[in-house]
Amino acid sequence: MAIAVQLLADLQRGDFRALARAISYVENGVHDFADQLSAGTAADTPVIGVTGPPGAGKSTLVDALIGHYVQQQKRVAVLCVDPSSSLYHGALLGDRIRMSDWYNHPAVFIRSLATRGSLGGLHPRIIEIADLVRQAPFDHILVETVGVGQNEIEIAGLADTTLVVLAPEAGDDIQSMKAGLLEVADIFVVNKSDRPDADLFVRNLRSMQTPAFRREGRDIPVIKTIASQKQGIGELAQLIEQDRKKAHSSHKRYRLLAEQAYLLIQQQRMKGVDREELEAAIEALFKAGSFNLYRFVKDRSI
Ligand SMILES: Nc1nc2c(ncn2[C@@H]2O[C@H](COP(=O)(O)OP(=O)(O)OP(=O)(O)O)[C@@H](O)[C@H]2O)c(=O)[nH]1
Ligand SMILES: [Mg+2]
Repeated sequence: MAIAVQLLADLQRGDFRALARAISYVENGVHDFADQLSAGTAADTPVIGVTGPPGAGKSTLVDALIGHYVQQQKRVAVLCVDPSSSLYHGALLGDRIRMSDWYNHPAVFIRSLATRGSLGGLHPRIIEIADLVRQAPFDHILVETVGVGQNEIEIAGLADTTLVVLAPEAGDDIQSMKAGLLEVADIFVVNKSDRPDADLFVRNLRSMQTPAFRREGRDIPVIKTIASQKQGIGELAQLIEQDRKKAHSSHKRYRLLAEQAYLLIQQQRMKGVDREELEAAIEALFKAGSFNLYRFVKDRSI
């Protein structure tokens, strides 16, 4: 625990090495910081979630946003949730190359996390990890995840503002897109708008926003970017800023925190519940001729 106290103090001063170590501890289940985090004051650096289908240009966009913020003398942290874990080095390597300019920049912290084990796709300890990052002196925190059906719902529970990044190739086909992905958007980013069908795609996204779809009666903004040429980035940063102000004056904040509390409570209640251990216990009872599923579950409930 002394280590946790020291690491927290160091990362609060902006020591990136301490932050990296603290994240590794949480990631690997070596230490948790729940005690320290519950004693301190909650920092509320906004988290910007960046999700969207594979290859839409999320990392390129994150790279461009980092550049924008750094130019404004801001400090930026990026968490890349790597869906492919260590099996697929390609994606990780890709992110590294695209963001390589920033790896040694003193105002930029970048960290990839594997998704192992989580139901929806985000790292199971992502909330605690994000809160550790919030304790460090950053102005903006970006979290990139691939939106393939479930994890975007989790990212929406973590991020103050969720960007759904799409590329016009899905043009005529918005209906078939994962509904969950569209629903979590606070801002639609139509990236790769150097492509000819970008305008059509934007129109489709706008016309899809029927009254039932709109949140709190307002349209979800749609913005065009060409991340690879750093176009549209300043406007996007402005939209993010506006969304944050709105979020602070609406119920969204409480909904977000409720979602995070739900996930943390779920984690806590499931602590010590392990499939292999269940299987071994069942086998033993079964062999003793005294297994009953309902009694078994009842004996284990708190
Ligand atoms: N034409 C064009 N290409 C782009 C643009 N933005 C990104 N790309 C290219 O699209 C490809 C994928 O970009 P990434 O940023 O890796 O996409 P991603 O969404 O992070 O991909 P995953 O993390 O693998 O899901 C790369 O080759 C980029 O150079 C753009 O605005 N226009
Ligand atoms: Mg990426």
